[in-house]
Amino acid sequence: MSKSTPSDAVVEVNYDELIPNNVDLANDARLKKALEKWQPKYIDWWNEAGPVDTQGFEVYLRTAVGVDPTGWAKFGHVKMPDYRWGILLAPKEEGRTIPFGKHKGQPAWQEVPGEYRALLRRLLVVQGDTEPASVEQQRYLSATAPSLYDMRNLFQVNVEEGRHLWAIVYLLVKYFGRDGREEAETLLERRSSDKDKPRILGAFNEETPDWLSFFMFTYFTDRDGKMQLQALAQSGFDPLSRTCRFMLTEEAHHMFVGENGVGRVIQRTCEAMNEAGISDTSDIESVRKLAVIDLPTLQKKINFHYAVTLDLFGAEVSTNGAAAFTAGIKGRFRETKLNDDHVLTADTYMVARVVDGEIVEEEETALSAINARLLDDYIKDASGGIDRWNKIIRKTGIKFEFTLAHKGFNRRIGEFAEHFISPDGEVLGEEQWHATRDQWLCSGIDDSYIQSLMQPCLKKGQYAGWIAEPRVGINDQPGDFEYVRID
Ligand code: BYC
Ligand code: FE
Ligand code: FE
Repeated sequence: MSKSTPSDAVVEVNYDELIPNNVDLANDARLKKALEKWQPKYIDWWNEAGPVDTQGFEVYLRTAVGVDPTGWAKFGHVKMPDYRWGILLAPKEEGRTIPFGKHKGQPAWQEVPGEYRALLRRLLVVQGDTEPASVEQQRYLSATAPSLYDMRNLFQVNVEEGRHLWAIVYLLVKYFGRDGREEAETLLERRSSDKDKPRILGAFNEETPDWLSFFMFTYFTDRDGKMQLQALAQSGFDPLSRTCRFMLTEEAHHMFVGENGVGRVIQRTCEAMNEAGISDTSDIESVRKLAVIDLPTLQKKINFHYAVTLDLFGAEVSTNGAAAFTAGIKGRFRETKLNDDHVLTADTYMVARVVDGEIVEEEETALSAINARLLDDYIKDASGGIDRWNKIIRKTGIKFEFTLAHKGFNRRIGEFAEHFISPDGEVLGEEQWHATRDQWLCSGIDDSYIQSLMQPCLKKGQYAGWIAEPRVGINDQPGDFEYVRID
């Protein structure tokens, strides 16, 4: 497999086995057999629905080799079908108790409590479904990569989403018997945007047709991954908590790829405008003549990916959300750091909704508003990158600011699903919304323009003209490093 030099990372994972793991798979014959049966089907799925025409590529990838926070990964060139997708759990915390809900304070469960079996299985399936879905959505991107560096980042994200599927399949197969094995198979059968067997959640059936969409997706949608995994990492079901804690270690890089990618697009656009002496950001025609992506179009892309990701939090007021919290299965963002009783039966939370044509905040029980709260935490988390992108623009002297739309804008799920809300939070009529839509979301013309820029740039150290070079390489590699060896 890898040609990398051995690092001095703590190697806790047994790599002699077909499935690298730190869960003592060797001593669980039934589980090992079931996973070894699933493994070739996973490889078939990867070859059929994963990155297209990349079999011979040697990619400079990081592979998880342990769970020590300071040395959990090693880097080296790997052919992707040979990537070692392992099963890794964060270390067990001795004496851990259930941090919230009606079982608060009881010892964390090491087995699935019978009464919550269906609930837990559903959440695992939904989580697991998103991982392969994102790989499917990104299947064709390598053909138009703006550089070898970016291509490598795409593949890094892809193999780790594959590993996240392994992480969830491990839980399903180990703890849910025959039902779990069936779910594991079905996870390989659904396909993003397939008419007959689509992926479960909306955003995962959208297209990721170009690299700007990919960067926006990894910034906004992988961040839903972060928030949901944080909430599941609180779980009273300890194996789920430990699984999610390790997944979060990998997630940070996915969001970095997005933030950095969008930032480099902004940088390049502003530089090109300055070189050409254009200061009017609304002069889209002149900016497009420079073959870079104009800032108003970037704002439209932000609007789209933000709204479709907000839908992933489910309805703001949800009995499912309340049930999962009360059961001790899915907590809140940073649950253990919050200063309340963690049971919430007496608490309330303000939820925004449209009443008589106006947006108002109304009090709901905190339990029923669990999803609303995670959504609000996501919004705060996502706003940080917007500030950093604006700083890039400011430094170039161009006058323009990105904003996050009102949370009711372009929603399909929850309180605002039936309403027409402008990015400024104005309640509009349907006709008015449709008449102005193209100012807020990409039109076919915008999409075709972005697509026209998607020409591969695969020479070492070179970058497509619409995106700036990154300031530092992966794992401190030099600028002309061969991140992907293409035969
Ligand atoms: N699209 O009470 P409701 C990631 C369904 S991303 C379609 O509103 P609930 C990643 C819902 O399933 C993180 N359907 O919401 C990122 C339910 O259907 P059933 C993924 C939707 O249940 C990038 C019905 O509507 N992980 O890891 O409280 C790359 C009523 O549900 C949608 C998770 O989401 C939608 N947008 O919450 C790779 C964590 N929204 O069950 C990976 C696990 C809702 O009645 N999942 N519905 O048939 C959950 O916690 C919950 O299932 C949800 C929904 C938060 C998604
Ligand atoms: Fe993931
Ligand atoms: Fe991710």
